Amino acid sequence: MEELLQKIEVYKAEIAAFTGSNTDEVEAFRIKYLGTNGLVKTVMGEMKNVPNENKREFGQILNNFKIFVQDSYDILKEKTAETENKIEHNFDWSLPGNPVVVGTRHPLNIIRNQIVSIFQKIGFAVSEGPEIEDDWHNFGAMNLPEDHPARDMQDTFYVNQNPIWLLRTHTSSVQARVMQHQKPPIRVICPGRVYRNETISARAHCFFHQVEGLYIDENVSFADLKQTLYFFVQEMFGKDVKVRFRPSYFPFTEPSAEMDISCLICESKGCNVCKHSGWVEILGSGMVHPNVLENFGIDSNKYTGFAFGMGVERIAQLKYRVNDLRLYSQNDIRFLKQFMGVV
Ligand code: 2NL
Repeated sequence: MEELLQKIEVYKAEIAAFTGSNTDEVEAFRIKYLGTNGLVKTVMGEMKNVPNENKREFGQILNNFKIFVQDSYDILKEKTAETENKIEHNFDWSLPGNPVVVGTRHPLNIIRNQIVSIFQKIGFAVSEGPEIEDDWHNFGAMNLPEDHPARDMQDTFYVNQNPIWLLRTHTSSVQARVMQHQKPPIRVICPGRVYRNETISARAHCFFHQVEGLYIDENVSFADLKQTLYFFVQEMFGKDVKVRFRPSYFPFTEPSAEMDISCLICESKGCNVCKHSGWVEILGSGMVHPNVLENFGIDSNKYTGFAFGMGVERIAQLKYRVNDLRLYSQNDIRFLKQFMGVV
C-alpha cells in the first residue's frame, strides 16, 4: 500500500513536469495515463488488494489522483490548441507565395494562332476534322484517284485496308467535309496535324502541321488569291515583304503556284536560309480544280475558287530561325523555354 502511494506520487511529479506542447505529445499523454490500458486504470485496479478498512481512504486518494490527471490533461489540451491557433494567426500573409511554374506555349501553336487570326480578320471561318481519314476525303475527292502518280509524294500510314483508313496527308480532307455539308460561298481555313511516310531528318518528319484555306464563290479569280495571300504575308512578316509566284503542280488545283517571299533574314542579299537566291518558299496555292468542285456537286461553270496550303513549321522556322524540324517534337525544355511569355 505504501508502494501504491509512492507510485501515485511519482506519477504526479511526472505529470507536473510534463512539457509536451503539441497535439501529438498531448495525445501520447492521454494514452499513457487515461487510455484503456493507461496508468490511471492500472492504479484503480490495485483497489482490490487494499484491505477493507482502508478502502474508503484509498478510494478517495485514487479518485483525487484520477481528477488530477484529467484536469492536467484538459489544461494541456487547451494550451496546445491555443498555441497552435496562435501560430496560424501569426502567419505573415504578406510573404510572397510559392512560385507557380507555368509552361510556355508551343512555338507551333503560337504561329498557328497568328495565322488563324489573320485569316479570321478577312472573314475566313475555322474548321477542324479527324486525323484518321478515309481514302475518299483525303485522296479521291482531291482529284487523286487510286494509282495516280501524285499519291507517291504523299505516302502515309495506313490504319486499315478495305475499307481504307489512313492518317491524313493534308487538311484538304477537312475542306472536303466542309464542301460536303455547306453550299458556296465557302470561306474557311483548316489548321491541323498531318502525316507523311518520310524518313525523319532535320528537314523532313513523319508529321507536320498545316493551315489550308479555301474560298469558293462566284467570280473568284487568281487576282483574289494573290491579294489574299499578299495580305497574309504582310500581316505575318511586315509591310516590307515582297512576294513572287512560281508556276507549280498540284492535282487539286489548276493552275497551281508556289509563293515565295523576299528573304527577311538577309534582306535578300543572300544567305543560307534563302540559298543565296533572296527568296524563300512559304506556301502552295492555286485555283480549285473543277473536278474537285464537281465531286461535291458544286457547279464549276457557276463557281470558282482558290485554295492554298502552308506548313506551320516552315513559317515558324522563318520567324524563329529554327533550323531543325525535330526540335518541335523533342520536348527539349531548353528549346521550349525560349518561347516563355509569348502568346
Ligand atoms: C502545300 C500545298 C496546297 C491546296 C493545298 C486545296 C484544298 C482544296 C481544294 C484544292 Cl479543298 N486545294 N488545298 C491547294 C494548293 C496547295 O498545299 O505545300 N502545303 C503544305
